Amino acid sequence: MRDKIRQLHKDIQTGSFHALARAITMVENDLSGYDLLLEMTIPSKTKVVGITGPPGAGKSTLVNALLNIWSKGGKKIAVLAVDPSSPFNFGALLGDRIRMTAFYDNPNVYIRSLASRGALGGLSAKILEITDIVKQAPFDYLIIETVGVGQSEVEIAGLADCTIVTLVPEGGDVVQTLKAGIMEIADIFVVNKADRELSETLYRNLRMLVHEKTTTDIEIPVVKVVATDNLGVEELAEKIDQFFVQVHNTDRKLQMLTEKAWQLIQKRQMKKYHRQALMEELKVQLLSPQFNLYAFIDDYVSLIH
Ligand SMILES: Nc1nc2c(ncn2[C@@H]2O[C@H](COP(=O)(O)OP(=O)(O)O)[C@@H](O)[C@H]2O)c(=O)[nH]1
Ligand SMILES: [Mg+2]
Repeated sequence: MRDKIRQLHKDIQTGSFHALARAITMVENDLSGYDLLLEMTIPSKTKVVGITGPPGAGKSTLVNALLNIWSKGGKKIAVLAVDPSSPFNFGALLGDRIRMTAFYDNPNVYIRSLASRGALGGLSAKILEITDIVKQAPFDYLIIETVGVGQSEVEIAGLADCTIVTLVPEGGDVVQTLKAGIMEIADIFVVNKADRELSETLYRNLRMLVHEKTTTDIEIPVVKVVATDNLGVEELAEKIDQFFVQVHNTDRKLQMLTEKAWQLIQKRQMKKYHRQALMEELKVQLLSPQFNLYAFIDDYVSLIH
């Protein structure tokens, strides 16, 4: 087993998409050997770029535009598109798939859609692991598209080295969004759909807020983009590269790594529990007139150990 996994790791490192796809499937489905593979992973130079924002903000369109620029520049790019709302791989992602087919034959571009299946320990533990696997392959960039709803800020931020928050003029109250913690996770803001009315207002308000809130000497860039027309995307690509040159924030890195470790520990801890078994046990215990949930949990946890 170990030799086979070592070979798989080597094949991923030498750029085999086939090996990479197999490894991701292993992690997705908890197939045997995947923990071995994770233990073989080594530090990587791949720049992980997270693109987050509300549904319909144009994240996939933006990914597409970045793929255009980077692949033309000879870069190798992987894309992980995460859709936590859909239990299946089609549906919401169909549009993305059609749009990104242009890259399916490109040997420098690897695209994979991931659907959440309510895995133990949550969606993010799996993505964290898959990200670590993809980073073993010789990609210059790994783009992770996630819907920025229903996940904690740190969860999103911990996923990527550089997080791009995509906002749109019709996306509601920006100040509210920023209060909800988005400000803390954004390394770059994109005002997409800049062809629309009110985008200038959003842009200006955002610039002002960023300016007010910036505590370091580097102000978070705000980039106006029309993703459908590739407008502003060159500038965005530049800002991303600048970010990787400028920012060596070890404090933040450590914070993110701690968050990542925390989530992985959580996942490992929860592995021994099964919701169905828990329900069965509760069903029986509930019959007792003295039933107490806290006492039950104490007993249950010590029993499962
Ligand atoms: N007018 C305009 N429409 C855009 C722009 N970018 C994306 N869209 C459209 O917005 C819709 C949602 O885009 P999509 O990339 O799927 O959003 P996602 O849900 O954030 O991935 C699609 O119909 C896009 O064509 C833009 O810059 N301007
Ligand atoms: Mg999308």
